[in-house]
Amino acid sequence: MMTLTTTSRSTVRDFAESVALGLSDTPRWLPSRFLYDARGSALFERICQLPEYYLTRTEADILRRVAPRLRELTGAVTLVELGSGSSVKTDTLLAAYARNGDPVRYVPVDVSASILRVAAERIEETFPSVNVAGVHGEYEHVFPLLSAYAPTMLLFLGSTVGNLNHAESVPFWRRVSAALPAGSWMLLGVDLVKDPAVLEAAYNDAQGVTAAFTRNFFARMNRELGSRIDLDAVEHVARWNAEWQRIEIGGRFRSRQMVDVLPLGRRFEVEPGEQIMTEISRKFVLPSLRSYLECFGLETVHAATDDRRWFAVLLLRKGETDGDLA
Ligand code: AVI
Repeated sequence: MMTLTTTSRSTVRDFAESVALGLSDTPRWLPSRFLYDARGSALFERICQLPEYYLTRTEADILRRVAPRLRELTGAVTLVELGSGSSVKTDTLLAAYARNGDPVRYVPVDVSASILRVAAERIEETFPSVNVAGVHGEYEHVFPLLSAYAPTMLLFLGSTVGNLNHAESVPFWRRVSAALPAGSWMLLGVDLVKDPAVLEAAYNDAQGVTAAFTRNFFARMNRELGSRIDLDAVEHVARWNAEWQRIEIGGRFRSRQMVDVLPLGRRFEVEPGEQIMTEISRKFVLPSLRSYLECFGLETVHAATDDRRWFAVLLLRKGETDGDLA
């Protein structure tokens, strides 16, 4: 039976304040963590199945291939997964760590309590020797718990790290580094720089699921903040920015809108043609990523990629020090 710890502080006020901050900036942006309400999470699960969205499938193939080797390298560990979602991608790892009925503790961390419950039920049925201790909340809430779970392997899969911009990335890695005891492990899944046509197709799928995912941000603003945005006026845009090595995703407005943020009593005017960024998805080059992670005391012990070198899974080990930047 799963235990569930709730640390979530996500409130309408938090949403309203974050939206108002982004709409007050130039150029305007919206905080991507609010993409994942119940509807957004369901749409993201559909994105992962799309033919154009190679990330999930490619990472799963790599994990299937390397899971037994990872088990050998790390020995028995508590698996703590940031942004676990449905946890389907974790099955191959759980199978390797719970082989021969070895007891394993799995700590999925997610902002959706319902998705955690469904995932726990499925895992406990599939892997009887796995004990699931879910944490409902944002990533940072699990960091203080990591030393209590030692020895640990922190899982951050699906290239979710690519959704952090350069400013968010440094405090994130500092916190990870400070929270991981020396000798702990981390498994990081990252999408790699490749042909822009492949990248842009992954975020502009033919069925329009990614467009619905973007539009849901504005629909959520209407539902929760009384924003009264004309959703038909929002066009999904996803483009490769070669200089910043990232896909930039957002909504472009076909007509002028007065956007209300009722909980704060604020109103913002959006011009026709204006684009509001909802998300970035950074893509990585392995040598520079390895060097960046070393600055936080994280050494790459093993790097596995697919035949096309589209995606990579890195096994990192926390050294004796937190690194120069931590
Ligand atoms: C969750 N994250 C890794 C996805 C990505 O590819 O950046 C989010 C996403 N947004 C649109 N499609 C997928």
